[in-house]
Amino acid sequence: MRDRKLYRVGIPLAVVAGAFLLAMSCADGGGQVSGDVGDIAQARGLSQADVTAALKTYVPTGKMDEYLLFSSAGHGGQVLVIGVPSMRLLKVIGVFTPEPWQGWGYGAEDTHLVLAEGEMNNRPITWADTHHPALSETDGDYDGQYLFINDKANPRIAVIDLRDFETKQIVTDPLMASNHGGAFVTPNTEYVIEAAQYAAPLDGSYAPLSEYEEKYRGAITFWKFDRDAGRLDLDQTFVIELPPYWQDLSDAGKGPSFGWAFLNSFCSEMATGGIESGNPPFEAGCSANDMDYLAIVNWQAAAEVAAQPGKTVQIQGRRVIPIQTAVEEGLLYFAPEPKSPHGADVTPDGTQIIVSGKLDPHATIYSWEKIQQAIANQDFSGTDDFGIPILNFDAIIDGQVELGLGPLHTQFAGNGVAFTSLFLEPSVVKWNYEQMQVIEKLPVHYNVGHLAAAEGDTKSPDGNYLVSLNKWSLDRFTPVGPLLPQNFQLIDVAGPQMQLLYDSPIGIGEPHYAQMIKADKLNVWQTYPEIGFDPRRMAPAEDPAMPGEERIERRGNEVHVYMTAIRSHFTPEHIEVNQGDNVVIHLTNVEQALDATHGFAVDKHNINVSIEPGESQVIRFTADQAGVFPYYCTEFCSALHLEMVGYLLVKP
Ligand code: K7E
Ligand code: CUA
Repeated sequence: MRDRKLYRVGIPLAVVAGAFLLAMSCADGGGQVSGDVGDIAQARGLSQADVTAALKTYVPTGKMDEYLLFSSAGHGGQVLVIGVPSMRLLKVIGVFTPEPWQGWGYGAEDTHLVLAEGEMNNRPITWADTHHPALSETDGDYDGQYLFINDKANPRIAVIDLRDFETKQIVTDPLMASNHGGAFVTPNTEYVIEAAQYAAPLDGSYAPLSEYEEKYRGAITFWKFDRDAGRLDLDQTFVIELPPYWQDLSDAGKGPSFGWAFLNSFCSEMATGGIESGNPPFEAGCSANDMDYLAIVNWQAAAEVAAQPGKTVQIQGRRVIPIQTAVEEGLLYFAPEPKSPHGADVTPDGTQIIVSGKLDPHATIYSWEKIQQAIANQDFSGTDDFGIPILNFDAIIDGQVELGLGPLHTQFAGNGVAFTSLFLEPSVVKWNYEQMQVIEKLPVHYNVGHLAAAEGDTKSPDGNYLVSLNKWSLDRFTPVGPLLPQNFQLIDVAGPQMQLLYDSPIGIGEPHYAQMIKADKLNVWQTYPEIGFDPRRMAPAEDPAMPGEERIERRGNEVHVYMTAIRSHFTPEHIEVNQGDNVVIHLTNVEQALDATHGFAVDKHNINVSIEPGESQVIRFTADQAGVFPYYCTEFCSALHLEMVGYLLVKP
């Protein structure tokens, strides 16, 4: 209601005048309003809350955002980078999906090599259902070095280097049919955690659904991260076999719970659907039981077990710890968790784990200390069908708090304050998990999934900004057809009352999760460090074109072109080859000036490469069509940009 109170000229005027008079004083015609702040607000129907929201989000030209929000682009297959508090979209990083502006998958060999790592069963897969980005951490804090993101549909993890915001590696998980509980990192990015969602045989074979309990399995993969190399290391990666429940979300313990991971599951009913044959549909079969399980995994001990001979089995080239071994070695325990849970979030101090009910209005708060005691005392209420000990529920919880309808994901603000999304209300609820009290609810628009708080997954969240990642936007934006954008709503959570600040339409995919990092933690390269640099290897290129050494060399039926780009010409400007020749262009942008990017497109060849200052790329294609093909720069780089062109002449 306070949102809709009309702006009154009065107290806020002095505050707003400076900022707004400058910005608005020019507006005269075209339906714009002139006058002082009060007049403008009145004429535009802005409430006092609207004006304060505008002041809190407006970032004037030349000023920069305080935070960067790294968001999944959902089935857009990419990563979005958004400035906070302005909510301006700064970049769409090409990850699993070709992206022509960045030349991601349009001729630059390096980008094809990375995308090719993501092929599954020899099939190129050029889309992804990205869910959870994870910033690399050092000592439980985002360190601004790397970003990982999962693909739910085709179980994969991508590694993005935050020096140049480019994807460096894609790994596939052949054991899983789909994944969901990733990417989540351990406090020093020792491992990137990924968990299967829908169960399937781990060896990739066929098995009828009647053999579900025997043949189908879940899994949790601990991808070893080699920080120096900036790559996930498959040799040191290991997997723990899990029952064929559907794994949901993971989080890594920190502080006292360091070395452990928490992974909730649903559909422990092991329903196999088949509504068409008179079976309960999945939605009913998977929510029949009152309790599912939170898996509690000792990854530090598991890494040691995985290194011992005879303790693992090889499945599809991966080291897998069988369920039975995991139980015998004390690596895996279950805690009951109520009613189709969603989200498992470790508190900043690492002493508690919060799990939401999805079909239960409560969040359950598990105590790490009590879990440890229950494990030590073998305080079990039984085992599941696969022999995994189930901890006694009442012995390990600190309590349950009724939050509202459809609680999903929790983020933190420090001092015991948490925010949980309520999908069904739809609202964000602010509550205190130490005092077990609801503080405030704020309606959001609409159907919120994840929340992202400033530094929200670290050991010291900032407690000022929260973004609500809403699935439906309904009436929030000017209509753009039946497919509506998602709605990211920025919320100021610094004060005693939450204030909704800004609606940001997301017109690419359906983002799930995002993480927000203080921008000054990143150490971003402005240009590549030297001329002739290979961004995939993050090292000087092996055979780059260098200024003064441009040339065309024929090697059999391969024609190597050493080409440089600088405002406003390519050297050479003529390439003449014979039809059927294989053309290899070594292309270097020899600029060192900030933002002096050149493009390189070859007409009718599906080639468009972006070469940033210093970057060197290799472009390979077969000149299979005789004819004349201009190549030109696709970035408007200078006054003579249109003249930055050459001719590829292919002789029959
Ligand atoms: Cu809740 Cu994939 Cu994290 Cu979507 S998941 S919202
Ligand atoms: Cu270079 Cu346009």
